[in-house]
Amino acid sequence: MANTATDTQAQEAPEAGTLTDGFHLVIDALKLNGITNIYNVPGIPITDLGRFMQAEGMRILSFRHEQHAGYAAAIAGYLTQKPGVCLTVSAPGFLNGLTALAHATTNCYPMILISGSSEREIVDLMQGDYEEMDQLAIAKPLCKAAYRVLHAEDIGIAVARAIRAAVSGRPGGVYLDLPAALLGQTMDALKGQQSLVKVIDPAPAQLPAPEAVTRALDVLKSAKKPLIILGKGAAYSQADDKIRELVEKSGIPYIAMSMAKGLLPDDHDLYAGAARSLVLKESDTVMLIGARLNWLLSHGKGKQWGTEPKKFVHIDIDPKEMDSNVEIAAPMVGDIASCVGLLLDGMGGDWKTPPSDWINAVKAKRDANVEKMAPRLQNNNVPMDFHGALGVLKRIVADNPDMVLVNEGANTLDFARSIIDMFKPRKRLDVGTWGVMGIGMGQAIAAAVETGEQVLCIEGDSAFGFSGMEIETICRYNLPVCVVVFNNGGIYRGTDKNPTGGSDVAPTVFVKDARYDKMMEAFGGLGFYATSPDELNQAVTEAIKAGRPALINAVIDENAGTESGRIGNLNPQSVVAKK
Ligand code: ADP
Ligand code: TPW
Ligand code: MG
Repeated sequence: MANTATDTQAQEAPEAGTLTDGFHLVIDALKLNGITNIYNVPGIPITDLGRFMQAEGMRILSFRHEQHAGYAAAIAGYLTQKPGVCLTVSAPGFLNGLTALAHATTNCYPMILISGSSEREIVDLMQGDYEEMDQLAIAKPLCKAAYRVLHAEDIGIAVARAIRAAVSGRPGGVYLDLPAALLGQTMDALKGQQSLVKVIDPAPAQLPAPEAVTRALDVLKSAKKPLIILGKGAAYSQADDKIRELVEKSGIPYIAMSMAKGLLPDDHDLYAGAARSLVLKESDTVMLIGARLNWLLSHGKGKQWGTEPKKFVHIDIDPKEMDSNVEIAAPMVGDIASCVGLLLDGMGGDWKTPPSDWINAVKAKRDANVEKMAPRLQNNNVPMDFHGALGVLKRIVADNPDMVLVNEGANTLDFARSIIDMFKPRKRLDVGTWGVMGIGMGQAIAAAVETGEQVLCIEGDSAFGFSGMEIETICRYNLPVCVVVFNNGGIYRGTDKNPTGGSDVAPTVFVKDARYDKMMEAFGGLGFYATSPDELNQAVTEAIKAGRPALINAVIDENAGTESGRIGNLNPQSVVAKK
């Protein structure tokens, strides 16, 4: 966590006899630790906390729903390595934010959910206070750590603990419970200032033992058909140069999990993304760097991994991740920057790159697949299919490599992930480990706020609906966010029928010809309606040039999608139902 000059500036000592209060101690504790952006929804008891934060020079962004403020905070943590902070009211606001806190924990993003709460005496006797809920107990199983502060003089240490818990080791979500009474408590201002704690080295380096490094190098040396898999932990670690050096020096082909795309540019000579099936099946040694062997990698076994026996090298900061699904031949437990640095040192000057028949086979497969796909991406069909629309967006992303891409949906997600190349680290933000719908506008807002870059959101029409109201937030803060809604009239497709012939439409179907572009216009943003790839190209180009809130309703063939995109196989099958 980098400290800027302003974070570390000593505050002036308060005059003797002056008072401070809980509100201001929370603000001072956050600012002292370099946290200046807050994602929030106001209300009792934290409305004034937000006002005071703004008055004290923090950037406080108010959302329309806490879940999106929470998703914004979570991805802010991922982008900056500082915990993103979401601020909510008690019970219902807290619960709305809790989904995002659990999501942050699941995805290993550092985040702090700060919620106001009602009076402990009443909550604990269950006497029915305003928005009564035992929030601390409810948060605990869903995050890395949960703390409650009862005394103003403990605010400094509580904020410090929350920050360290969020960013150290495996990053994740932390809950901080601030009862209403705490915020109004007063104390001597000088004592208050002295009670604040600046977190020193919040995410300390964690080095693997020398034997672990040697073991990993021995496994890699004996490989005939090695593969590297980069995950979003590698992207998070910001060890970009070292990771690139490791790939290039080792000469090992690599694939990137969704959000690790662009960590090295997707047009890199060793990128095997378009030969994914081949490298998973045929590799004999796999080095995982900040990627878990969870469902997204078929748990490291089964059909997708073929019959070739594999040895795994696994770099992760969490020791419990080793042997989670299959045996790990060379566990390297430590932070990625340190682990990769030690591997590079150990490789020395005479490292032998993998046999050329393996490299050539991978590149031949990749190039053939890329060539096969190319003409489909050039089509100008009306109605648009996913390939025609994404061909346009692929070219726009290539021309604007600093732009941040946010992506959710089913077909919209899966096609965009494989079609759109990324060229820089941490530019692709998507549904993460859960495949959750609803991250769209929250992540877009945080990406714009934290990076200052143009944001492009590629959203399924269903996916967009989960956070669509936040386009008002995007307009209110005049953020450079261009939302493209892939409007195929439903979840996966717009063509399902009600088998009874009744007047209700099928459960996956939405209003026909919906005009999402008009929603954006309602709040003063730019709305576009695109029915062909050419029109889509024009609209996105214009929106990006304007650098203002924009929404393009991209009409996609309602037949074009498939059930659950690429993961239809995960749906259970009924043996009795008629389809
Ligand atoms: P993906 O979904 O891209 O495969 P995952 O979220 O499954 O990635 O895995 C990310 C992994 O990275 C987690 O197991 C987490 O513990 C690990 N991780 C996060 N930050 C670091 C770091 N700085 N050093 C080492 N491991 C890290
Ligand atoms: C919080 C289940 C997975 S994908 C999806 C849903 C509802 C929407 C797919 O339709 P969309 O994309 O976005 O229009 P497309 O291109 O295929 O038509 N609730 C949550 N998360 C998930 N994942 C779901 C429901 C789901
Ligand atoms: Mg859809």
